[in-house]
Amino acid sequence: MRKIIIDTDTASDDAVALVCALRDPQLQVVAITTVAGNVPLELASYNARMSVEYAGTYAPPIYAGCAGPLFCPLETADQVHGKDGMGDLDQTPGCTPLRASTIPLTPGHAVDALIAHIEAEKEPIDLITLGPLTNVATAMRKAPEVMKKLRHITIMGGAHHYHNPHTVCAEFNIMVDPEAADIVCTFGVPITMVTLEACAGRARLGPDMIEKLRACGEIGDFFVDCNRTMIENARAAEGVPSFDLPDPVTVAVFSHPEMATTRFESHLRVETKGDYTRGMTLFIKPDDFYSLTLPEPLPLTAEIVTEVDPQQFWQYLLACARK
Ligand SMILES: [Ca+2]
Repeated sequence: MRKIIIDTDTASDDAVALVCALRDPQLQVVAITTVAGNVPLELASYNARMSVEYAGTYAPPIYAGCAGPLFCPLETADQVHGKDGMGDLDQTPGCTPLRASTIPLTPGHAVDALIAHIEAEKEPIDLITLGPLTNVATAMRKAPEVMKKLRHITIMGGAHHYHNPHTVCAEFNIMVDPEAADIVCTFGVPITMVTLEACAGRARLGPDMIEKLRACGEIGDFFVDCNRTMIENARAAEGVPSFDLPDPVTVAVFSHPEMATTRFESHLRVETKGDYTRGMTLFIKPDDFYSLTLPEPLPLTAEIVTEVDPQQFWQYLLACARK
């Protein structure tokens, strides 16, 4: 059993990821911290509470954190997840609204909770981040010695060769708060970055998988229903329903590292200044020409995952929906 804290800007794919983590017998979620990103903070916190309730296993404490990035205005992702982050089911004719959550938030700020939980653990624990890195960077600035006790950080974020609809080259979680991301990436705790191209493309779920998830019952229905906006976007664009699950892929890779079929070690930085490149993740490998020209080698602080085995991910997701 591996102890983890999950930091999340809970919208539809985060919701699936939380349910998977809470139903994965190899993981023990000791706390959930929420951050603004896909949706404003209040909605992210509400959606996290709802997801814990749907998981139907145990209820770790849930703490609300930072309501916006360190130095720039918040940008959300309504167009991908719906205005409420969970498919706007109560606003859509013919859809059954999701059950309201009765699980309360735990008092206290997520940044203080991160520090307190990490400090209280006897052994170093893991952190999985599924949203912008505002909470984590703030905790690192506030209590660096405690945050250095983290064993490892697994980040859903970044992109190797990917063009975001909003920017030329940044992935959403990093783009929302690039300064926070660069603080985390240079802090010194080892990182696994599960990039967007690992989570999209071949790992995308098509119509037959949507049907098989629904056949699993309430959890499978939840996985599909809360992703309604993304599924309908795909139906409108391509004629068939499909959706990506970046955050669940990241939890799955943490739980089953062998699922990552393409990975490499890298020095990792985030561009914070460029007009066209703000939020871009820079993966600098030892054999890059740039590295070879430096007097000292750059530290290899991160492992970058660019591909997962889609079948293994699908089996993991199905097992979490069925159990
Ligand atoms: Ca997320």
